[in-house]
Amino acid sequence: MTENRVNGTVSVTAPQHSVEGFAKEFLRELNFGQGVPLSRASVNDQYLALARTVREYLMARWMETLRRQRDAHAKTVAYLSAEYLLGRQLDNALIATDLTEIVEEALTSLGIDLATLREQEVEPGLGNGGLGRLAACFVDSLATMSVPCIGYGIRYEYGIFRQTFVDGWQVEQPDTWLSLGAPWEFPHPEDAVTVHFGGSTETYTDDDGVTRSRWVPAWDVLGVPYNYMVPGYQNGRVNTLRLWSARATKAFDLQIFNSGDYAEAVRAQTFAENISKVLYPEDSTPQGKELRLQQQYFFVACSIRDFLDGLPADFDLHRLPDVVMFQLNDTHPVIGVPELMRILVDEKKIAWDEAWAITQKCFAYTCHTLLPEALEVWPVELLGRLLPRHLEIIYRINDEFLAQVRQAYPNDELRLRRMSIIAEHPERSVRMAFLATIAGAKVNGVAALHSQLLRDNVLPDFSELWPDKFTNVTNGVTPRRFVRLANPALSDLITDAIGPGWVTDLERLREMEPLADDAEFRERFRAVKLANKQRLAGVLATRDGIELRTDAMLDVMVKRLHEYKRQTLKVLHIVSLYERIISGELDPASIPPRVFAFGAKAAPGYKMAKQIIGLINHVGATVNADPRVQGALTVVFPPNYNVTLAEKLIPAADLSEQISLAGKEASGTGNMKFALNGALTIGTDDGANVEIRELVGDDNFFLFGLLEPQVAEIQAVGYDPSKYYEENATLRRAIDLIASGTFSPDDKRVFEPIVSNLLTEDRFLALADFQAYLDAQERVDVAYRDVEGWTRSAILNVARSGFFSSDRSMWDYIDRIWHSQPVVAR
Ligand code: B1N
Repeated sequence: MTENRVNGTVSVTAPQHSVEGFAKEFLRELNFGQGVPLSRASVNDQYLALARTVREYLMARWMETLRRQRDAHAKTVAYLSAEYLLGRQLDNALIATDLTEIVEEALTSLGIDLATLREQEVEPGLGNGGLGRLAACFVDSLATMSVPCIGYGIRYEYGIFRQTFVDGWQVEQPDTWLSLGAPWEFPHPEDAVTVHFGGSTETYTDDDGVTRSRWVPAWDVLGVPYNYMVPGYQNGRVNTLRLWSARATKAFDLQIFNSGDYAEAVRAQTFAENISKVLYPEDSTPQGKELRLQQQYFFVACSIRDFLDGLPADFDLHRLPDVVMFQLNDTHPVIGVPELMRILVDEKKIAWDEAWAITQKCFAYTCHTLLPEALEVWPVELLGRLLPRHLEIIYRINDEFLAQVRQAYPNDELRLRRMSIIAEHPERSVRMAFLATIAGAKVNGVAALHSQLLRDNVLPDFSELWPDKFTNVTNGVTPRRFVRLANPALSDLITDAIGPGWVTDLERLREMEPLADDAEFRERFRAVKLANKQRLAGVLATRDGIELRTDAMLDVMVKRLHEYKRQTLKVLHIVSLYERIISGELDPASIPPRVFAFGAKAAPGYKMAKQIIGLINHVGATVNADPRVQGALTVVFPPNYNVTLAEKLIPAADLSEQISLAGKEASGTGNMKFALNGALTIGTDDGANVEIRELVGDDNFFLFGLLEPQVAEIQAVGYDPSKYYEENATLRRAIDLIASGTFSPDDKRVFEPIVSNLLTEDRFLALADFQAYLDAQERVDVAYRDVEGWTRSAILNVARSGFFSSDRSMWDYIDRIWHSQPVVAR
């Protein structure tokens, strides 16, 4: 890196974009950064040196972005998210800087293979699933669109656990993603923020004779910011992701060290650091754990303080809504609402009403769920103990809100109880979704159907009171990572056909539509799919010792393991095919050979989900080993599905399984990634599937199953799964085969809980949708045999899925919620 002085300011310029220039910088990093000569450098040394070299190319852009943003005084999106499921950084930095070819050549000239170094990177798994990955896609899009954004979150020392299988059962290992070095992060201990907890509140009379309340906290921790670069795609822009790490404060340990109790002081340090130690591995079903609330308040308090500290000293806080929108990624950061109120009222001495008017314009809330059990609530007792002043503020917000409701609906005591932020049963608790809805300028769901159900079923009283507050922004995925980076073969094919503009303007994929009718193009498209299967086969062979045949239909279901997503329905399909083959009813040679691929982590405490993982693996082992199947069915379940594996699996898929019970999956984003990579969807009318089907067309989508209103109807009259078992022989034989112990000869009763759950409860109506699912799968088989027809549909899926770019989602947020603007290069 070189420095030159321009007008008295130091500006950083990027190194040259040349093979020799890069090789030189790389060797310098290896020698002076890693401290090793090339001859003795380990793969990890080489990877770290490479990462640091690539990083240098982004640095000048980063500085420039910050300068431009400061000068423009533009409104910033502060995205508050407890999770960012980033995926590997090196590849993304390479495509963003357009350095891939230069680096490849430079390394080759030094006898190093880029692919080997890529494999060395451990992805930061700082999220559970869709919600965390969505946050990562959004910050990518905002950087690419040159919109000022800072992503705030937590730098978990241990991200999502590493999944292993022991005899087919999930066993969790800690995710030590930091242990080999973290070349993509920039710690700034000098910018640490103090966060307080506990204690009590007291009233006092201020200099003007006004009685006020204030917080007298009992303990505190430090939040140390770690900055990560979020490069825009080849646009010279780099936004910032700031993740907070907890440390003990000086005051905290000095006090104890001085008391002479060294061991106690060290223990205190560990206590503080615990706050950012580990990501809670629950997706959709948060447990009300004290440490989780500590995490939430910790990162939100750091983030709000950090943002306010960055404003000019004379900034008039009444103008705060002009410069920031705090976007709440689900309820996890909602404690930020009373925190901002506390700062404005208690610290800045702004009158309550004015402070509330400011706050209501500075927050917007995205809801990601429909499951009632997934809506976060905190016991009043816990919140009051950890954050007593915040609880007081919440009470006052609630009082004033309920007064408003009373005015709008006189004499409606039931409604007041329904809408109160404070729930009385089963224990007094704070309903965070209500707080977010009351405080937010806007509330959005994440797909059209979800936003409708959110209004009608989850927050009906609120949408009646404030119809204009509710809006929809359908999720999206970044085409940079999930097409350009994950599927270079398809990317080249597309670029050959329509030019490179699609990467940042995904609707342009439409220009490919006519090519669906071009036999030569279809041939090339199939060659891409085959090459991607071969690439996946290579990955699975070295990663897991799994043998993958590449001449079969690849049918993929990857997502978190949850009953509502219905992996069990998929298993019933496989077991049914297997049963029909071994009973002689179905000739295995008569169906197109299929590989069923699964990827799924279960929350460690979610017993049924872990059972289902065991079932999939046991069914797989039996089916794969049975010669009667003649290879017509194969089940593969590589452990530890993550972003890195997704990038290899999705481009190879023929069929995308999106089979949640209608009305349960808020959106899904995997569904979008598959369609964009030319897989056809078999799916229910749920989440964003609805919009995918509308766009790609009924002929190119296998729809099945109950619709959401039908589900509601069935449940209203009382659902009895055993009826389906008794009336459907195919279903009965499949379930009986599982119950017989065929898949678990060592312990024949081990899957009993799954069987009895299906027969007596089946909360997500797998049995009710079984026959429709089988019928749809037969339509899949027929369609797949028509090779040209299938390819045509696959191409149309790609061409018509441009809507699902997260760039489009971001324009929608800007248009409907943020009203912020891009900062264009000057
Ligand atoms: O958010 C995704 C959606 O595409 C999925 O449909 C939805 O299931 C997912 C608590 C969650 N909803 N709720 C969570 C995650 C972690 C946690 O602790 C809840 N994740 C979703 C993106 O919109």
